[in-house]
Amino acid sequence: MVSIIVTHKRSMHYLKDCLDSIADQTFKDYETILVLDHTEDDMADIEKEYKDKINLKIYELPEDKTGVAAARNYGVDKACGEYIFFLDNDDYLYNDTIKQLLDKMDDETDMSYGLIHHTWFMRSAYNDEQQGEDTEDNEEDIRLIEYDFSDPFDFLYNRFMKLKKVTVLGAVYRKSMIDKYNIRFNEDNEHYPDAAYLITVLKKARKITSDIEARYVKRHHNDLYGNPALTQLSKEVTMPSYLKMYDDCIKVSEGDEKFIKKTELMLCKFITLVYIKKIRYMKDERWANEWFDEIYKRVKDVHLKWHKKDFKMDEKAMLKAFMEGDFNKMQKKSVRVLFRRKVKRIIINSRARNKAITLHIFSKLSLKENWIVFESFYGRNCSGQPKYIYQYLQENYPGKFKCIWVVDRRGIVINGKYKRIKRMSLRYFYYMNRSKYWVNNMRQPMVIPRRPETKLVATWHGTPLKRLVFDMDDVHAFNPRYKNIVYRQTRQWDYMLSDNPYSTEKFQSCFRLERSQILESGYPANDPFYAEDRDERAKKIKKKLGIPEDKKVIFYAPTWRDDQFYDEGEYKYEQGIDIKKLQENFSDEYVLLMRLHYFIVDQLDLKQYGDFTVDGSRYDDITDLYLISDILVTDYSSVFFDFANLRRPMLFYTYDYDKYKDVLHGFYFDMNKELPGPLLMTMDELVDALKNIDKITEQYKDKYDEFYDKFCCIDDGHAAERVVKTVFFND
Ligand code: C2G
Repeated sequence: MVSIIVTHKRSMHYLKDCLDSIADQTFKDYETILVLDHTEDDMADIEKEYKDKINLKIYELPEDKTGVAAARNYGVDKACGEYIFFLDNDDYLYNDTIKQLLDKMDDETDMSYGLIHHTWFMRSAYNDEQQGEDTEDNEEDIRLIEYDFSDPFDFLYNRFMKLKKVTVLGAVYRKSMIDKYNIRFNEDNEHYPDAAYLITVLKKARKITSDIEARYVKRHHNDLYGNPALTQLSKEVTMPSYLKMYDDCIKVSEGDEKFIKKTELMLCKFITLVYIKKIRYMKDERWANEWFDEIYKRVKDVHLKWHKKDFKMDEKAMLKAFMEGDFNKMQKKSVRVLFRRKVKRIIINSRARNKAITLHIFSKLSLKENWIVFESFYGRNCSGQPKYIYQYLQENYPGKFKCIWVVDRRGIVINGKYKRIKRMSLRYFYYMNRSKYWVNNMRQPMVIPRRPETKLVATWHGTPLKRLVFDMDDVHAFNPRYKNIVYRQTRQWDYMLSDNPYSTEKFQSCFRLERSQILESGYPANDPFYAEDRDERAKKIKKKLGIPEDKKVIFYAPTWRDDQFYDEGEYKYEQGIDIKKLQENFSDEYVLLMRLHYFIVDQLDLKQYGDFTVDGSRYDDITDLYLISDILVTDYSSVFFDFANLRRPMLFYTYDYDKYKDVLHGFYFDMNKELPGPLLMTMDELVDALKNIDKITEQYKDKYDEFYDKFCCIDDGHAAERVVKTVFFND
């Protein structure tokens, strides 16, 4: 029997994934030992649901014990199995993991290990398409080295440049070995007890086997504020554990040169890569005082000659000064190392170069009070709120402001007098740094040095239906540091525009903003819906797109899906709509205008549908497309909040509603109840609804009115005016 030991303190929403993956194991002879580390979570439902399903036994850690080390030791004490398997409550397994590991073991084998797979996705959505390799992006440039999977020392210990990465997870251990040598996690080590434990196993085990097919899925947290993983806690918090881990590793190595060598190397790397930055940008004096002394005590005995090839000359000089216990000398040497690295970065990385030039040259020049930089969808086009704020300024205050547009694509036409720059170019840094105002409908880049006087107008690009940032569980965003980045960015927002009181409330929670940061102005991009010349304008746009005047327009504008992508920020389009079917039914009366979300990199191939389809994906301004559309078909895109200003019919083709709602993203409200149009799950339903659009309009009349009152209550054609007066004229 295998005893699977799961320890739990918090992260209830992960635990079910973990336990379900145990239930799905093809190897069935196991017990699950769940050790609770003084959790506040109620386990009654878990016990009921899983007791028999996974042979669950729940234990609470005694009052005087806490931490993952104590919890795992406690689990081992209670275990009845011949084998032990440690599983963290936020991780999960492939169905065959345990079986594959056991299959590799014979009577002599004391340990069998597999591969650790990294992900930040829920099991339900991504079980078949796990993301990531057995590596991960390392902060602080600590790269994993080449390693041999079949060599236990090399794979489990030697491949890391960080001691804290060494883990006991993803392996089966023979319990008799653990008992025989009394192998225990050090309970005094709150954060990092794994490395020393693993060294002991590697030294004591008679035989160790491996299976590259056996996968343990380690889930990253991307909410460093709300729910950090142990390895993500700040260095200031974990420093005592780090030092203990080092001491324990040296101790349990029992003079074994290969472990000592590697452990020492990791300490030296810690100094040259992590510590060096701490003393350069030090906020916490302990780095120069007690932690310098503590590290010195350890590093003075390091065999630097073993590591000749692992460090550059200046790094070695810094380490030598450290070994002499001379803080001032070490600090001086560290400045040289940092300077060399900076120069190298500046040479190879244009952004770093532009940043350095900005800091040393541009920021010495005066701030320009009347310069405004406009940016829309990362420079993809000239659209959204920035465009309409800009237009208002052009029409009403010509010449008063110098307007700068960030546009990357060729062929984007911008009316009026302005300066055009490319995103991330040197000119971009120059104008951003010198301009008093930034108007941006996405999140701003943090690489640009921002002056204290700069005012940032974050216009955003839609009323939220889909949960955003801090209102999402830490599961689906692509970058594990996403929430931290957003938190830092949103601290800089001087004005965030909101289209209605509902958005004002949601933006405060999802971006953790203060009410005073939000300007409930309505959306400038919706001003044209209330303009007198709107029909005239629509005619011109139709002509520009080659749509006959007598044809009505069905506008299909779906959003992106979190699980369909090629790479970070590069999403796939998987056709959800049957164009042929629409063509068969509606080509006499309508054309189908299609527009893919800006995250999607695929291009539409619509040749086969002739005149029936028009590709609006590259058209810069979606406001124009709304103006010419008679019916909107969308799914979960916020486009419908804006389109509703026109009071034209809307249909929601939500063929993957359950998955989107429960697994992929989650919504702020019940779409079934609030939307001013039907949710349609199949193409037949969509065709039927389009055929009966007048009936549907009638049916949804009251709901539409309610929706309009709630979400379009501020837009009146004067939003740009309100924004301009408040922001640029301090009104
Ligand atoms: N958009 C577009 N074409 C689409 C879908 C969206 O041009 N097919 C543009 C619209 O301007 C829309 C904006 O992108 O208002 C946001 O679209 P969503 O589909 O809602 O997607 P997302 O970028 O995830 O933004 O608060 C709103 C949320 O931030 C959602």
